[in-house]
Amino acid sequence: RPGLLVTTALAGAVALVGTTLHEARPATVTAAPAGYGVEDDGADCPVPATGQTPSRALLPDPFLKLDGTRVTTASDWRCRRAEIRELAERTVYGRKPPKPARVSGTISATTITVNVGDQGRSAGFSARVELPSGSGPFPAVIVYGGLGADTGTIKASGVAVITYDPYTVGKEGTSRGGKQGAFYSLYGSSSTTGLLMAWSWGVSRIIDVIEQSGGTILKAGATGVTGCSRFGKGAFVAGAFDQRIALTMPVESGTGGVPAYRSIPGESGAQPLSSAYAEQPWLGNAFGPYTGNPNALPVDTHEIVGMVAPRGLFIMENPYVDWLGARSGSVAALGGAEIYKALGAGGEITYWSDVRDGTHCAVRPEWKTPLQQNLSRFLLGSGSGSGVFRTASGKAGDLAQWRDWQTPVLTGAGGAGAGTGDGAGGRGSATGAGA
Ligand code: MCU
Repeated sequence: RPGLLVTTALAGAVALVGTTLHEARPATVTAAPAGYGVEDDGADCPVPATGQTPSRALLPDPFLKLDGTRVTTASDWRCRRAEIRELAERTVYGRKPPKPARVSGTISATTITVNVGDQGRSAGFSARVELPSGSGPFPAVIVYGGLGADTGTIKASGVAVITYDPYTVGKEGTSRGGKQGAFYSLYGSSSTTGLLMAWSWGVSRIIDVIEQSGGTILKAGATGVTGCSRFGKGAFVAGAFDQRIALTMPVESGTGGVPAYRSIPGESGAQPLSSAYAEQPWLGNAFGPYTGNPNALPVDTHEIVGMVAPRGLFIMENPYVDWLGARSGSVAALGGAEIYKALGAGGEITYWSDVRDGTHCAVRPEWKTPLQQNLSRFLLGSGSGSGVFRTASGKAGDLAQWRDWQTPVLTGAGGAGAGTGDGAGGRGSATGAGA
């Protein structure tokens, strides 16, 4: 498959040069929201047990609570988010265990080490650190696998790069019953939790060490995460499941990442759900029964986008490689942006698939400025972010075709873009024109 992907990427690069659709949204002028101080601020929320949720061909209503009532205030979102988290763990990714009993580690100018222990088991891993020039403490971006990230721009912006090898935490190439890596040393080789969630747990433990380090080299509360392709899937999950992450930047993540599960089967050439489930144990074992029936899922990825809200999210997609499902990525981003808008944070999500080079995981000139803006706003605490949707021709989802719910005006939601229930309609028709 990787061979196929590269061939398709190169062929596509010359084939598609499209017009672009650019919708600027009002710049948000409020102070930069850092990550939340905790990994999961809804850990105390009661989440009722559910039986089978009704099958739905359209995206589930993110604002509909399990008790059948709708979210009406911004503060209601905290426990609705906890429901989405629970359902997503149960049906898509597998469980993310809470912080283990023991986490320790060290940070130097070149390396971060992480040691964890729980219930008589222990494990450890390390990651490479590169500091920018100047004096710290620095914000940092955790880069999965070093693939596809513009680390030059990150460092030139005054942000450190932590190169994280996710395979040390969850190895690829194993069976579902024989998983390996630090996560599975602690929680068992037959854990039903998939690699994406195991990797995200590793990112959370790096953040624990940053928090515990006293802030002399790396700054707590100013951590971002990025990665491309399978590592884009990973970065997306990391940002959704740890609210201390201030900026999440998935690149060309494909099936199992940002693209909406319900939309993928209808997108020609996109990696089928069964393929992503079988290629590696990225998703949790619980996803198996849904590969042929995504409409039965109680959640979809627009709600995983919403789990990141109102923190910074910069979704990058490649429109040339059909396998990557860019249109389904746009569907999820548009649906998730409704949650950002309801929370008054419509300017904090950026989506960008309008690029000229089809090479999978290329460092792209188009993404340099929005990257700098996102780093400034969410990790350095200045500037207004980019907050745009810039979609390649032919790869725009039409949200109106994917939902039967409206975006509520939530009381208590502040900031730019609050309660603009009509924003999605406008964006939907703009994108529809490009198809
Ligand atoms: C987009 O991510 C994956 C894709 O899901 C796989 O089918 C393919 O083999 O590899 C992609 C990737 O990670 O490329 C580096």
